[in-house]
Amino acid sequence: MSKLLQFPKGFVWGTATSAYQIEGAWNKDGRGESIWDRFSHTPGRIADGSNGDTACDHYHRWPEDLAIMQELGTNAYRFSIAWPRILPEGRGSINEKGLDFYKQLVDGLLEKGIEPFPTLYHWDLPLALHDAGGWVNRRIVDWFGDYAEIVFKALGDRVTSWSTINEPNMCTFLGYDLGIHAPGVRDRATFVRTVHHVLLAHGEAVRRGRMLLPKARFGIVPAIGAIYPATESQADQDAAEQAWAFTTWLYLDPIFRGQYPKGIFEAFQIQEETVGILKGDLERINIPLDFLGVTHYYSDYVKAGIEGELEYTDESPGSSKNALGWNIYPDGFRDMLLTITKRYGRLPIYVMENGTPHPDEISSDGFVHDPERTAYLREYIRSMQRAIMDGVDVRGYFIWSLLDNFEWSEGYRDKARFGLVHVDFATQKRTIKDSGRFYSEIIGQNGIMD
Ligand code: IFM
Repeated sequence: MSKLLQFPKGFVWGTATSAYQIEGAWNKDGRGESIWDRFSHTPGRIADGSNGDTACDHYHRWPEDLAIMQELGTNAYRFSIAWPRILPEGRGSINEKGLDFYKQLVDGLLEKGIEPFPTLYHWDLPLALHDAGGWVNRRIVDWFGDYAEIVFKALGDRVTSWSTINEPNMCTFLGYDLGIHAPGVRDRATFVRTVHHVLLAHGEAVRRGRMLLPKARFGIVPAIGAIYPATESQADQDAAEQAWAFTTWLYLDPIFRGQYPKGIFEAFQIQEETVGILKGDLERINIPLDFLGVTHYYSDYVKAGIEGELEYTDESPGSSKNALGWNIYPDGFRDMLLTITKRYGRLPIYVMENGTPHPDEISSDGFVHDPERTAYLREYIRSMQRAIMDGVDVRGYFIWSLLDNFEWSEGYRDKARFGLVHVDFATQKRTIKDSGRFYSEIIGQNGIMD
């Protein structure tokens, strides 16, 4: 007989978005340009040639979007603040209209009993700062700290839970090593430098936040997938451990242990001196946090190549893949949460993103039937519940995403629709999908049927 798998009392159930992916209004009310404006306006960078100029027009339609959150029954909302809306040049004069937008949004959320979980940086670096060196220039640590302080002062009376940086591992790796995200740089040494500066900027924002808002809670949000060796061989096990180090320990060891993983720079074949680590940096990065946010989508198998190099296999630990070709393996979610807890201790964790893309359409009956997403969510949420039963301190869960939106280098391709709510990008009409209704049931019973 099936039974309800219950979540802890007070569990946070939310949805997530980010500024560039939904707001639009890219040049309204004094907003400055970001690296994503330049990148998406450059021909050949985005698969469907689109950009975030209008996106979901959330900048104008936020009251409707808040009403949808309320209809879904969510009690939290994760969004990001666009740095170039607040500081069009990245530093210097403040654009009050930008701050007003987020003040209204936060007030609207609170009126509806939905807790705001803002992220300070979800990849939209002000272009002027990029032109001054951006994440490669160590001065960004202060630029980011100053920006954070402005936001803390404006919203700190109504916001308790702050995330500094979304997926520091993705924005550095995809933007500076692979070059498929803004700003499109491909250079290993530059990439590692940006990692160090992103981590320092995170530490600086938390330091300033603690001074200004002693009652607030601070965290960071890396993307973490489970990684397994393709076989039991020692070489494959070593390859899997190296993949964990490259994708995850590189970021979390400095934060939670105050040191980079041993041998990581040699493994990257770069001289440690080029990273620019100064005395005291690791203490700044190692500032205590109140929670760890994680985003989780898929898991991978890794093996040692012929020369011992790390290779991701085509085979997946799960039995299927989603529309973007990502492995679906719900058990990996629990394994990842347990692995993190084992390595860094039992710390409060928020799952800040989880979800799956699918080419959803409006059916002839006017509804959006997305059984694939519902099945994915059912299995992943069950897996998270098992992790909690196994002792992981998960406090909340946010689905990526509230709305179908601009999926970075994929643009608005149908196969990259992640929303619980379908968006017709021509008319901006929103339609709650079946998976959205399914999520409401889970929230309503604070649990999921086994
Ligand atoms: O859309 C992104 C989001 O911006 C960061 N995490 C992964 C999502 C899906 O790719």
